Amino acid sequence: MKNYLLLFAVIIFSTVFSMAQNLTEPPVSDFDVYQKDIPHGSIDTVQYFSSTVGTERTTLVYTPPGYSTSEKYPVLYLLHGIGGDEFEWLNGGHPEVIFDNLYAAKKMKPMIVVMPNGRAMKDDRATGNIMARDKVEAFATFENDLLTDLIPFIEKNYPAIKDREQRAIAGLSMGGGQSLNFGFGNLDVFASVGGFSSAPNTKQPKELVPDPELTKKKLKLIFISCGDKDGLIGFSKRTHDYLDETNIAHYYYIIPGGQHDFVVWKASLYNFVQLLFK
Ligand code: FER
Repeated sequence: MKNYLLLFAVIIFSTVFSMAQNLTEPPVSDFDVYQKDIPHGSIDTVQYFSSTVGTERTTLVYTPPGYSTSEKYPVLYLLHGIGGDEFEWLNGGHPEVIFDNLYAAKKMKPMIVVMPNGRAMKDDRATGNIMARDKVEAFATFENDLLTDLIPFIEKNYPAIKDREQRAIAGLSMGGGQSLNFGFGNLDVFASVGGFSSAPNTKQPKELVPDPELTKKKLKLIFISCGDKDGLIGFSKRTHDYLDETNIAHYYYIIPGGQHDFVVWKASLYNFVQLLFK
């Protein structure tokens, strides 16, 4: 009897005191279906010079319905996976449809969404052996491109709010690992971080969170998601477990039956952006 009571107490305690907030919902139906009769945002294809790579590079920039250069906006940097490039989100996930629908439902703060190429090397196409060492390393090199080239370019050419609390980074798979690494690693630059189905490039938890108290103070939104049928789930789980251990509040969104695909990434994006900049 005593053992049962103890077990019961432990379950209640761990449910109430787990730092993971599991409030995220499956998307409403039609969240990703194009609606003709609502306002739509725009997508620009933009070139910026990268001193990191030494070339002009391409990024896509989504601006919301009603966008005006006389207003100021927070910015989400949204990163692709190992098989993709700056067009992967657009072609595979149509995030502009998800955003437009959320704006029509008044469920999203107006923001600029930048979709760059996260493979910072001269030939940044996802061709040939996408697992080749130089190509994988280029995903790490992108940290420098992002911080010293892309963010300054965006903040010079768009009406972006230049404040860490108004910058977010999120991505899928390799881009999820990048988002966790760069977000947790640059607490002076970002306050919101999302890793969807994060890949093996995700740093070890203790490297990611060397100073839990500082991370807790600085990060306003941490969102980790994965499908429970994804072979890479261990990278999300170990990060989540460490955040729990160190009492750092975060969302841990596990999608039942979810694999390593855009079903999971679209549902993750849908939930993440509704929590952003609030
Ligand atoms: C790996 C398995 C998967 C890896 C990267 C990935 C660098 C990335 C997957 C993706 O971005 O979809 O071993 O090593």
